[in-house]
Amino acid sequence: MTIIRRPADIPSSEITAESAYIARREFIARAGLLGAAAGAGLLGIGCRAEDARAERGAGHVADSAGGTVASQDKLNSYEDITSYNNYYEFGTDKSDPKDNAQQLRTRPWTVAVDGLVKKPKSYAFDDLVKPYKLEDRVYRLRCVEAWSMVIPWQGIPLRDMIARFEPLPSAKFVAFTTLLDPQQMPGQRRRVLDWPYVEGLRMDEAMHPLAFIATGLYGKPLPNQNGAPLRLVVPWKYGFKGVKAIVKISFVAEQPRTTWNIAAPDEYGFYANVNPEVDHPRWTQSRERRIGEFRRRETLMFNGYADQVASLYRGMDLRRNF
Ligand SMILES: Nc1nc2c(c(=O)[nH]1)N[C@H]1C(S)=C(S)[C@@H](COP(=O)(O)O)O[C@H]1N2
Ligand SMILES: [Mo]
Repeated sequence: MTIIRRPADIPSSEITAESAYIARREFIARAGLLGAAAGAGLLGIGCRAEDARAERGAGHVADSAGGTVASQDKLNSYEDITSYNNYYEFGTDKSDPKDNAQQLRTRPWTVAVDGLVKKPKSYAFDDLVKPYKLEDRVYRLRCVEAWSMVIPWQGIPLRDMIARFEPLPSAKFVAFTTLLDPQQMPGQRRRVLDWPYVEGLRMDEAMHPLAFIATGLYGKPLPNQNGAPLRLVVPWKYGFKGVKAIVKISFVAEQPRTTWNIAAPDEYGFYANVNPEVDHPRWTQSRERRIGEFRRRETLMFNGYADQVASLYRGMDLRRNF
């Protein structure tokens, strides 16, 4: 099941890129530049403070943008993050996306923004991201299958993007749609899932400072297997909420349908908040296997982001709204 690659399997090009990236961050942290204006050009606002404090071993810490990272959380390697993937449009094995997604054409790329917004509009990818300074965010990713990773994303806070679209007060949910193109996405030639892959968030979840649109990882453009050119990242929810290769963002009044809920409504809810107390019908969710580790670790409520997100669900029955 798990393919833990030995260092010898990692192409030297990737080792160089990754160690250079880490070295740069360590340099900035040690020089005390994190949190100072001098660091802003190199790293996004999002994780400067958390990096600095995490390096000092402060345990769970929160930064100004609301991110947390645990000091015992080591980044997964670029190799782990880009060769062990879920992306059923390119096959159902973990190694399929890396093998099969390389041909996907991610330029030109258009994202349609429609529904309950002041000005529905289609954006070329470059125009969509141009107004923003890319931020770095180190987030844990917990798959509903009970494995996890720690990933240094790069991208744009979802709420900053949404602000530009000017949703109407009647917009209560945001729905996201993946590209539908069976020519380029061989997995879509079989009805493994109801294509295209769709996901959604309640508006207040989408506006939470942790919700993120990733356009890169390890300081490089997003690899195709990770959802290029842009994908959603919601770190307190199971990984399947993180819809890849987004071509449409719709603002709607009703809770949108979501792919895994359509496939198996008893197993995958709309909310999909990481919750060690609510097991999947076929396995426990109380523990997880961090890719690269042998011993299982405890799964944390809301994937360790409870301080920041629990208030979104106050008064809700998290067993019913799983
Ligand atoms: N379009 C699309 N998005 C998707 C999926 C998919 O099959 N298709 N898989 C999801 C699941 S189950 C997980 S765990 C994450 C995995 O993201 P990663 O491969 O970048 O780690 O992507 C999510 N986004
Ligand atoms: Mo997943």
